Amino acid sequence: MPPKDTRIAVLGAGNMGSGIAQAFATAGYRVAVRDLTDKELQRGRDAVERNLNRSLERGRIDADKKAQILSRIEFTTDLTAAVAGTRLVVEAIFEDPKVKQALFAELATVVPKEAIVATNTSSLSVAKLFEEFPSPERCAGLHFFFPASVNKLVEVIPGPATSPATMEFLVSLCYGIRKIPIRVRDAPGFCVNRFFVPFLNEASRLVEEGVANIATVEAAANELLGTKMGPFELMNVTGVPIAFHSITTLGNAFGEYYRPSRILKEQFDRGEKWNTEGEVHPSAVDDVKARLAGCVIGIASRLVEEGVATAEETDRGARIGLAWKKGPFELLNSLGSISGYEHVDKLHRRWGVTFPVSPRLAEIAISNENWPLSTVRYDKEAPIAWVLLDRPEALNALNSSVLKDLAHAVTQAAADPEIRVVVLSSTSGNFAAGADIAEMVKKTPADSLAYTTTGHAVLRQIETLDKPVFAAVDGYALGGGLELALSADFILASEEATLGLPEVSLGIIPGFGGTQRLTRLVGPARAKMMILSGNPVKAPEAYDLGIAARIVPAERLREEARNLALTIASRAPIAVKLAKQAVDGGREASLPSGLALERQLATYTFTTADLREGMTAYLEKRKPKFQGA
Ligand code: CO8
Repeated sequence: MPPKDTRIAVLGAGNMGSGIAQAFATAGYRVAVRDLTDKELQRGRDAVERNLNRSLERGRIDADKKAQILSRIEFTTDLTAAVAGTRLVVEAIFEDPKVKQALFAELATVVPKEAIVATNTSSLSVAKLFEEFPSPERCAGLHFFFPASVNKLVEVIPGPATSPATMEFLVSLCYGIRKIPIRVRDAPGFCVNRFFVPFLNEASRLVEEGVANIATVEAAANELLGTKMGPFELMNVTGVPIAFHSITTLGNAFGEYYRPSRILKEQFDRGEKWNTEGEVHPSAVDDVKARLAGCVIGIASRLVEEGVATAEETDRGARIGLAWKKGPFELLNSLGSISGYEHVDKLHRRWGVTFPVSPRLAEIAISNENWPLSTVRYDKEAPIAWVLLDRPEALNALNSSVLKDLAHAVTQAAADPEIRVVVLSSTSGNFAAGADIAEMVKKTPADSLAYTTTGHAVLRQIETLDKPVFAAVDGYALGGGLELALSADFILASEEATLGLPEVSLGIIPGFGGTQRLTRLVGPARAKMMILSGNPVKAPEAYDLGIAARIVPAERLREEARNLALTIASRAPIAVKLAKQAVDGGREASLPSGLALERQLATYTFTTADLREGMTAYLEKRKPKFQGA
């Protein structure tokens, strides 16, 4: 995460710009907000103040915190002054490509060379916006969701020339300001609006066609998605014109199905809000749900197939950005793939090529399977397998799905001969904040036994893997999260990491091996100090205690983990495997037994071709080429 003295400039003090500035300032960054006139700036300042006053009234912040946040934001009409010394510029002016491009042309002459430039857009092509910008590798899209000060979702969109370093910076900065970023391809509507805006349009079409009245559509949509506000109420809050313009843009890109319904256009022309009053007709609810589900699942499955986003990130976008209880794929899996497919196919038969059915969806329905969703990402970068916890919205809390997905990923790494080292880490800035408390609280004693048994089995699978596996830990590694890391061969931690076993503060004890593995690692006194107090330690103390084998600056964690993994992978595979066995096998044994084990394993290495290769290479002053034989 970029350090807190990083300066950020936000261009535009409107609703989005002021909300974005507030989010950065709340996280501790200094922000310069620039707009053309003092009047615009005053409006932005008032908006931030109003938001903060609301947080103050709700007891989320105190007066001191409010003052601190405000003191971190300066308002200026001077572009040069606003961007001087900044590491990031976020443009958040209105959605007009010509005006945005003109601002970028001006910005190019004054922005520091190393600064990253992001555009906050919900509908414009990132590639086009930056096509004239002199250093497009430092440019990307950052689509904040309304209201930007509160909504945690941010779509991060690379242009064709955006460098991986720029993407990494933006993603990690989003986590740093407590947002949940999803990586999305530069395509019309990006990910979330691609299915959300047609969902609003489909709702209006249902009314236009007389399938149901507005009140029934509202009730059916809320039932389907577990929301509190239906599509019409949402349009009233965010603005009918925004819905109309967004669907018009999508219609231009994707054709007939996406064109605005007649009544949406009329409502827009009249400049009126929807009247959501009325009686709910239960007999129409199922038809409405089927149509809305078909719309959302049909579009989401297409966009995933086109590579716009992954299914997991699409679901996350819906849950975090739209507050749906289920994303499109979770919805599909809950309906069953056959019935989900039928809803989509019905719309396809009516709208033809502008509403195509994803072949993958058809395949899944034929085999009556679920759309595969995982809470653990498996990134193969042979010889390294990255097993990355991927549930950032809950700080990777280990629920039953995570345990199952972890076991699956580890099995995959174990079976792949190209993988020599496994790195356990996470996709976000946090390793794991423990077992999932929301899931645990509902468990009976019998459930909890099953849960700890599964936890023990998965962690033991990691511990006994016959390939080296280490944990690269950033952010929180608490409770089950630390216990998971302790099941690896060792922990490489970021200097910012926080490690602890706080279970006793919840009325339980560490149940994923923490009482045993931590004690074996650091001795009973130090283990008890941590377990009985429940107090976490920062990484430097964890290093002193012997929990972390090494600590590195947070921004270098991934690189250091990769270097270390590559070094281990470059050594003789059988020797590495046997060395791990010797250490693990000897830990519980008496010294003579441990030495006997070491003798036996060391002797075995003399039967391997790798030993001959290693020693010959040394004598010939060249690098060895190990075969693992
Ligand atoms: N379980 C479920 N959800 C969690 C967890 C968790 N362990 N940790 C964080 N989350 C969720 C939060 O609820 C929140 O969700 P939402 O946005 O929907 O409200 C989201 O993650 C972000 O968390 P916060 O807003 O709390 O983030 P903060 O930066 O303010 O705080 C903390 C971060 C300090 C890590 C805080 O989240 C926290 O204290 N978490 C709980 C830590 C904890 O107590 N962990 C131990 C759990 S017990 C355990 O691991 C036992 C393992 C063995 C089980 C076997 C027994 C049968």
